[in-house]
Amino acid sequence: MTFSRRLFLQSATALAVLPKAVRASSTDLVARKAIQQIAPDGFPETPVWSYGGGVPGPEIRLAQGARLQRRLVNDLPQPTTIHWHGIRIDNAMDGVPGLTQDVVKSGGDFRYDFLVPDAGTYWYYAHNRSVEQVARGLYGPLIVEEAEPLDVDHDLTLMLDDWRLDPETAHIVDDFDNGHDQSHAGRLGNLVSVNGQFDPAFSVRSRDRLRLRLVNASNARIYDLSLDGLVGWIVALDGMPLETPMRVEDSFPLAPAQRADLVVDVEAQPDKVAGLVSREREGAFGLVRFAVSGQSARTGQPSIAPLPPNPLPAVTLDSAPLHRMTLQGGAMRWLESAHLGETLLSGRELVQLGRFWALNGYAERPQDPFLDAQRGSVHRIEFVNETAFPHAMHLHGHHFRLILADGRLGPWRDTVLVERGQTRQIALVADNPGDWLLHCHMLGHAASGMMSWFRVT
Ligand SMILES: [Cu+2]
Repeated sequence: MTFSRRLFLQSATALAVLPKAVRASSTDLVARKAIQQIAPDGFPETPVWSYGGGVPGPEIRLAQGARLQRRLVNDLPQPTTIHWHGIRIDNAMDGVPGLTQDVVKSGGDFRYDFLVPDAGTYWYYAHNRSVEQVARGLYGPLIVEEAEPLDVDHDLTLMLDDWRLDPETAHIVDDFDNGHDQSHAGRLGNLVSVNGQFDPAFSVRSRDRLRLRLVNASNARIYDLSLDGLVGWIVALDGMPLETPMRVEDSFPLAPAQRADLVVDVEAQPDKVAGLVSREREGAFGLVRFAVSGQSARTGQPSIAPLPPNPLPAVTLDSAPLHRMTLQGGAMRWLESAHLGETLLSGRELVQLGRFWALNGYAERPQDPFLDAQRGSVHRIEFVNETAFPHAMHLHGHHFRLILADGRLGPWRDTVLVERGQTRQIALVADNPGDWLLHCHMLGHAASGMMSWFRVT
C-alpha cells in the first residue's frame, strides 16, 4: 500500500471542531515526544516531537507591541532552540545556535523574552537540526493581533505540513540526511496535513466571511493554492499587510516558511463543500474542507479594505548598493568547488561531506558576513539562482521589499521564492542590530550548504 493522496482523500475524517483562540496560560514550551493521529483514521498513530504534546504546538496569540515570554524546556534526546520566524526581534532571542545563542541541551532550558512589533501571522520552530526537528513536528503558530479585529465569522490558522510516513506503521521515515533529497528538491513527503490532521473539515455557513492564516511549515514542499467554493483576497504576505488586497483569481504559490492571510467569503451553497486546494505537478489535492450548512445574513462585498500597516521603515533605493548572492550547486549543476571555511574543496570532496549547495562559493555559513551593514542603511540584494531547483531565501530579523521587474517596490516579505534560473532583487533596510542568518528554507538545502549571514552594527 502506498500513501497516495487520492486514497487519503477518499477516507475522509470527521468534522473538526472549530478551534477557539486559546491563550496559552502556561509560559513553558516543553519540547517532548508525543503520539498523534496524523494519517487518516484506520492507520496507526505517529510518534512525533512536539511543543507541549501536540503538533502544531500551542497557538501563541498576543497583542501587537506586547511582550512574549516563553521558557523552552528541552525534554528531547537532541539539543534544540526556537526561532520566531518573521518577528523583527531582539537578536539575542532569534534562536540560531552558534550565532545568537548556545543550543539548549537535553534537560536544559532557555527563556525567550521579546517584543512583537508587527501584527500578523508568524510561526515558531526548532532551529537546531531543523531538517529533522521540524520534520518530526517541532513548530507552532504565533499570531499577533491587530488593535481592531477584522469583521469575520471565523479566524482560522491553517498550518500546512508535508510528512514522509511509512505506509505500514505511519512512523516518520527517519532518512533526514538522505543525499538524494538534499541534492534535489529537498525532503518531500507522502501525506499533507493541516494543523497536524489529514484532510480536516470545518463547519461554516454559506456567505460566512473567513480569515484564513496559511503557514507553510513543510520542509520543502511549495504549494500552489487555489480556492474552491470560496472567493476572496490575499490581505497579507509573510505577516505584512498588502497596501492593496489582491483578489485570488487563479492560484498562488506558498513556499516553505511563507505565510498568506486571506479574507474569503463562502460562496458554496448549503449542503455543499468548499475547500482549499493545492494544484501541483502530480495533480490537484484538497487540503481543507469547509462543510456548508445554513446561510449567513451577510452580503458579499466587491472589495475589501487593507489591514492597518505595520511600523516598517521607509525604503529609499537611490544610493542603495547592490550585493549579489549566487545560488549554486545541486543535482544537474553540481558544484565544481566551494569553500568550507578557508579551505577550497572539490565538488567530489564536498559531496562526500554531504555538501551539495553553495552561496557565493561557500558550502556552509562563512566566517565573514555576506553583508556588513551600518544600522539604518539600505541595500539591494540580488539572488541569482544558477541551480536547477527553486529556493526560498529567508532573512532573519528583518522584512524586505521585493523589487519588481519594472523596478517598483513590491510587497514586504521575509522569505522570497527564487525559481530555477531566476534572478530576484530585494530591498533591505538594515535597521535591526545583530548577526542575522540568511538561508534557504528548504531545510535539507540549508543543512547541505545554503547558509549565510549578515551583520548590522
Ligand atoms: Cu534551497
